[in-house]
Amino acid sequence: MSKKSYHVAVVGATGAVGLKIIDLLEQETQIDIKEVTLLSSKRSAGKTISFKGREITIQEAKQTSFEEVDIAFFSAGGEVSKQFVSYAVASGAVVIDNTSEYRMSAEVPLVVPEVNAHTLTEHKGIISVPNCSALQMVTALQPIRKSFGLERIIISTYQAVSGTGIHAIDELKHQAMKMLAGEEAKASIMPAKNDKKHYPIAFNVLPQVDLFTENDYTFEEVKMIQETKKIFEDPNLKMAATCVRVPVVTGHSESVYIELERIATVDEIRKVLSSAPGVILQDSPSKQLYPTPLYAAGRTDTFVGRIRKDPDNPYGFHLWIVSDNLLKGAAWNSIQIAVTMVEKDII
Ligand code: NAP
Ligand code: 3JN
Repeated sequence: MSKKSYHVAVVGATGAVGLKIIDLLEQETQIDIKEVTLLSSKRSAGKTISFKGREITIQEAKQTSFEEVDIAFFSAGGEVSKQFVSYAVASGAVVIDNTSEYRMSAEVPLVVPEVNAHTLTEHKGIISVPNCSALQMVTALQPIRKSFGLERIIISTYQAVSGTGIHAIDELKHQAMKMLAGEEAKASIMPAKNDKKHYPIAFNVLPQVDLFTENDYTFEEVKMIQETKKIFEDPNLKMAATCVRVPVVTGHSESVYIELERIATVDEIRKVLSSAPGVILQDSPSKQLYPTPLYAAGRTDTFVGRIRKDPDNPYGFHLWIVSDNLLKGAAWNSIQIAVTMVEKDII
C-alpha cells in the first residue's frame, strides 16, 4: 500500500501554540508532509517562517485558504475558528482545533489520545483539543481512574503566562526587568486581555485566569470542569477548580485532590502511574524528587509527584501534576491526534 502524503495548514502560525506545532511538524516522521500552508492575520502576512530548510511565506487566513488542505491545525482563538473552520471542513480538510469553540459540541470528539483515542473514529471533520489545564490533569488521572474509580476532583492550578499567548510572555519579562530596575511596571494583558483591570504578573500571583462567569468561577475553571466530564464520559463526576496565574513562562502546575471509588495505597497509585502512557512519575520525597515547570518545559510528557494519602479520608489522595502547557497542553496533543488518525487511516 502506498503511503499517503498530506498538505498541512497551521492557522495562528505566528502564535505561541502555532510556532510549537510547526516545530513538531518539522520533526514528525509519522506524517508524510507534501506541503505546508502557514496562516495568520493580516498583521503577519508576508513574513516568513523556516520549515525543513525552506522559507515559507505566511498568508492571511481567508475562506479560500483551505483548498487542497488535508489537515488544518487551528490555534488563533475561538473567533477565528468560528470564521474559518467550516470552510476548511467543506474543502475536505480534517480540522484539529485548539480553541474552545467546538469542544462541548456533541458531534465533536474532545481528544487526549492517552485517554479517549477511540472517539476519533466518530469525527465529522472537527476534532477539538481540550483546554491545557484539563488536558494534563486527565492524562495523569486516567490510569488512576481506570484502576480505582474516581468520585471527585478538587484542583488548584499554577498556570504559566504563555497560556495567554506570546505577548503575555513579553509582558512578564518586561515587568520583571522594570521592577528589578526599581521602575513602575505597567500591566496591559494580565489577568485577562479583554477584562477591565490589569495587574502586574511579575513577582505576583493572580487568582484569575480568563474572565469571570456569572457564578464567580472563571471561564478557565468552567472549561476545566465541563471538559473533564466530557473526556471521562462521566457527567456525575464531582469537580471544582481554582485557576491561578503565576510568573512562570512555560509549564502549568496543578495541586490536585482526588477521591477514589475504591481504597488504594500510595504505592499502588505510583505503580499504575509508572507504566502509564505519556506520564512520568517523579515522586521521591527522600531525594527531593518532584516535578517543576522548569523541568517540564520543552518536554512532551506529563509529570506527577508529591502523591500523599489524605490524613482524614481513606479514599482521598493529593498529587502534584506538571506539564508543558504549549506542548502536551496544545501542540503535542494536536500532533498526537493527527498521527493517531494517520495510523488508523481515518484522515
Ligand atoms: P498568540 O500567541 O496570541 O497567537 C495568536 C495567533 O493567532 C497568531 O498567529 C495571530 O496572528 C493569529 N491570529 C489572530 N487573529 C487572527 C485572524 N483574524 N486570522 C488569522 N489568524 C489570527 O496565542 P496562542 O497562545 O498561540 O493561542 C492561540 C489560541 O489557541 C488561543 O486563543 C486558544 O484558543 C488556543 N489555545 C489553546 C490552548 C489549549 O489549552 N489547548 C492553549 C493555548 C492556546 P498574527 O501574528 O497575525 O497576530
Ligand atoms: O490561560 C491559559 O493558561 C490557557 C488558555 C487557554 C485559552 C486562551 C484563550 C482562549 C483558551 C482555551 O484553550 O481554553 C481559549 C479558548 O477558549 O479558546
